[in-house]
Amino acid sequence: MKRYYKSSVFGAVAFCMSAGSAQAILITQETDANLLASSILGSGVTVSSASLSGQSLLSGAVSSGTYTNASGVYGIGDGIVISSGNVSDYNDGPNSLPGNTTNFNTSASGAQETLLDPITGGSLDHYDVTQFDLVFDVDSSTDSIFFNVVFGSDEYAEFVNSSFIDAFGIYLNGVNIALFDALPVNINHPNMDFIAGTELDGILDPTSGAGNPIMLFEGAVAAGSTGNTLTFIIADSGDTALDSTAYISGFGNVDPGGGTCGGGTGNDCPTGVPEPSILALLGVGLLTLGVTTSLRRRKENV
Ligand SMILES: [Ca+2]
Ligand SMILES: [Ca+2]
Ligand SMILES: [Ca+2]
Repeated sequence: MKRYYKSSVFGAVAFCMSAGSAQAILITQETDANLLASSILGSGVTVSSASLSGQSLLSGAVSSGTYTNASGVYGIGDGIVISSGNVSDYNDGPNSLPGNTTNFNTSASGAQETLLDPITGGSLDHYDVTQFDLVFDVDSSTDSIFFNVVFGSDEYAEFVNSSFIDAFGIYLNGVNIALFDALPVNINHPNMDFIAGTELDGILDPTSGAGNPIMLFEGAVAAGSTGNTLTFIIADSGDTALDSTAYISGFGNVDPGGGTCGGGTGNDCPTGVPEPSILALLGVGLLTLGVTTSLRRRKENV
């Protein structure tokens, strides 16, 4: 219903992205909520129930899965992946399409609109939603939980400031803790940038061009509490095209490492402060920066 791309943009993106890729992120489609939960469960946390509201097609497309990341594309550890498209499109490798799309052709429920509206500005309809809900208890020594997240989208950069503001959120006991610099995770975030590694065109880079796309989110919980609720949600906005995907690693009382604090409700992760471990990834970041610069030049010449 929309989305026209000039062939020269396609060629530029495909060429530049393929140059820096290596096989490492390997995704397995998964729709069993308990298996998804066990794939991110860390210390101090016990999951009492899990449910998934995702998408699938007879053609084989599925919007949720687990992944391993043997050689560290994006620097993020093993975990789960959710998408407004087919997760099998987001193994590492070349970025071969500027508008990668799976149309599940489903609309958000009213409850999902309520979760997504604050992330996308409040005026958009949402489609192809994947929502993963958990209820969990924490032990007496746990007063914070942590997540590493990489978010990306093929809406970027063409549809920034459009009506197609795809989005991701993590609601902990009803509060979205997935914020970076106090802004929700969507394709309009000023830290969106080009980072090679997968089919995703744009990635939210909390290091502002240094190339480490891992956001660390922290949420406060009462020590020893039971019945905490957690919701991961991702969606297309405005229509079902040009998908967005989030990789999530860690879900425990210990910082998984390697991320940049996005903020949240805990005490240990002040907003926007890079961790020392980011220095170890500086070499990767510099390599990525070169690709980014090249991409921008090519796009400006279109
Ligand atoms: Ca793409
Ligand atoms: Ca979209
Ligand atoms: Ca879609």
